[in-house]
Amino acid sequence: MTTSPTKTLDAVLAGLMRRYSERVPDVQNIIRAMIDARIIQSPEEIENDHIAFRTMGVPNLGLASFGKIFSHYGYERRDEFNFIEKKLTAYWYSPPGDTPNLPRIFVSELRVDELSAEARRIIHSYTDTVTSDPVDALDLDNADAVDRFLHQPLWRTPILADYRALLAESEYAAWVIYNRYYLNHFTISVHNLKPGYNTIDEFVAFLESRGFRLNSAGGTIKVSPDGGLRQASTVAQMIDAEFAGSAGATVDTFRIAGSYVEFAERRVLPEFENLPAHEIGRQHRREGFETGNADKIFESTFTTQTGN
Ligand code: OOG
Ligand code: NI
Repeated sequence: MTTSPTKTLDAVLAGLMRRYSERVPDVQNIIRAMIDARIIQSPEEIENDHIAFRTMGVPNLGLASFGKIFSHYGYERRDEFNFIEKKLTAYWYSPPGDTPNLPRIFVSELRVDELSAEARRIIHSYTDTVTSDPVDALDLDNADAVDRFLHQPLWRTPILADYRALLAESEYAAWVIYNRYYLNHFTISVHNLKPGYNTIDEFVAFLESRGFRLNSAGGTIKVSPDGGLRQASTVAQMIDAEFAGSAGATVDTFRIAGSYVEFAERRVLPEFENLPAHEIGRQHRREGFETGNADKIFESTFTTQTGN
């Protein structure tokens, strides 16, 4: 079935959000807390600032492959970011111009070539089964096919020993080997919420008063050098992951980091400071992402934050 690109994109985004909110109890817990505090009346009022995905930088996968999915729906690739210590490259994508309320997309890739020989061997023992770019074989106009693709295994279920070996060298690698293309987070735009909750400081105070655990890496609130982009995130929720059994066991269950929720305040740019509030749109606020903020937000899934 062929539908308009926007309808297909809407369906793909809805599928991602549905599975993500089933997997991450904080999503519904935060929405319920917002309704309870009368910050919103219904979930549809929440603006999704961006969503994020993680990929393995190996032939046929990674940014080059994944990027084709959202480019097909009219998303445009924007700035590149480099995370030297974490060995990551990322891009963000802006939504098609005629649908400005869609989420931005942040996609990162692990530069597998920079890892140790042992970590490279482990990763390739899984990813080498992917011998052609799977996105090329996908009908991107078929929302169900894309939804299945984003939630399918891609490679065989890892064994726990491999997960642990990767975890010791790159927490990002361990996350991707198990979680693959599962949505890593969605992001609540706080600047459009009602007064009292529309700054990141106020929203973080609200979350903390309700007992949500937030990522403290580099400080709870991450602020870009220009002051315009302010972000915070929950600590990833743990999932009981089923690994392929070794030594006769059929499965090995182990608690690992799943996904998390982010919060972003984009301040009005200095040149638009005098615009009346009702005229302010996305184009008047700080755009894009910030390496220093992102570097710490990645750690929402790291054992240093989850404590596991
Ligand atoms: C992405 C971390 C960066 C942001 O908004 O800067 C990020 C990730 O954890 O995969 O989300
Ligand atoms: Ni983010």
